[in-house]
Amino acid sequence: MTITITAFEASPDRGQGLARDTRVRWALEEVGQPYEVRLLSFLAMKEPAHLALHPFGQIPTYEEGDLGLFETGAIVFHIAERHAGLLPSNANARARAIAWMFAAVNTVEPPILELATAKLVESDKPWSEERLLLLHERVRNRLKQISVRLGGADWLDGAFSAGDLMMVHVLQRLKPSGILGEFSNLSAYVARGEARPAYKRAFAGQLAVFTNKNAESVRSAVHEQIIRSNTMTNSIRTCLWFKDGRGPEAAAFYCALIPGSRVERIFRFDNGMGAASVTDFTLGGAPYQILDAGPHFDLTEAVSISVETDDQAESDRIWYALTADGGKESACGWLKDRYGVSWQVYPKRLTELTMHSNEAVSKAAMAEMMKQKKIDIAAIEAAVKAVT
Ligand code: GTB
Repeated sequence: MTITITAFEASPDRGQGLARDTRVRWALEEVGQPYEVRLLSFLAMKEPAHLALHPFGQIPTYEEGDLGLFETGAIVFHIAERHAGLLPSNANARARAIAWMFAAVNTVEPPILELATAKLVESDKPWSEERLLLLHERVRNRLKQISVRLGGADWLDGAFSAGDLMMVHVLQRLKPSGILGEFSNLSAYVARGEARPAYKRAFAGQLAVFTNKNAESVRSAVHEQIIRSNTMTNSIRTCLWFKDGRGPEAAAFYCALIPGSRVERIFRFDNGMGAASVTDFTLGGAPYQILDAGPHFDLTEAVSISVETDDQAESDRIWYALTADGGKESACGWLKDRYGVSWQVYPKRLTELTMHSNEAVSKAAMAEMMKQKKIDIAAIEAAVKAVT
């Protein structure tokens, strides 16, 4: 019977093997079972078809004939029960290997996950440093305990088992933190797991998805969002990509600043690297969207929000608000706000003068504007007066 698992179409870890389908792939490779992989976008994971298989709308899942499973602990356990190679045949040794599987997901993974999440979504908070110290310590304590138990052995309890497979994959997520490196026997333990041919095949499988498809599928996720919101609102939206988790905050800030604006909908989801969101909003009557979903793209001056105001006072109000708190003045009425979004802010008189039918007026207005950062319409009027 064909085994089908699900995995991210565009894994946020960019093919580092940290997403949890890797441990299922690894188990299947260890027991020599062929399998197919169905790739899912973040949105497809929340559709009814996938929710019927996975109540939390996550990956991975496992399908085999009539059986549909979710939760990597349960999936790897199922694979290990059905096929030889991942659990010892001696009843007590088998029970102990299963205990290590539970320990990996129940006792070791939660503090590691909390640390990863805190780094990702809380690092801008004033209390972040203090909290990170606490979370590091909590993880360090767990590692100390595993390190003591492992000692100089190759694996946690005799031969390599599903318990080791789960534990190695859980510990791998700590590599960038440097904490794993504090325990030489645990680093060697993880390296031993990674050196197994079955792990290498599993890793290569998930990496191939990233290498072949990543850019394409991230783009299609953005398109999917736009198409869906068009269907719902029958409008076209400009979609800005955010990567720092501040999309909903930015939309609220913009809407409070520009008259005729409102936040219409915030959809929050976990894309595996932490909080992701889609915020639909109307800005001064124009439909916008912020898709805040990870590090794939940077904001650029090539896209800017152009605000033509009634007068200098309104331009100034918006300019000062947008350049405050980390925003940056640029040139000719351009600025970059605290979130990295570029704006053009100028009184409508600037348009009248720079696009004037009298070439002397438009040239003088343009030349004066080029000298300015925030638009000073009085100075531009003066420059125009000098040539007419
Ligand atoms: N307890 C469940 C299990 O073990 O099966 C947890 C499943 C889970 O968290 N799945 C994640 C998911 O589907 C993918 S693996 N998230 C989307 C959602 O919840 O909407 C988690 C993951 C993703 C990416 C990295 N990374 O980039 O480092 C690490 C881990």
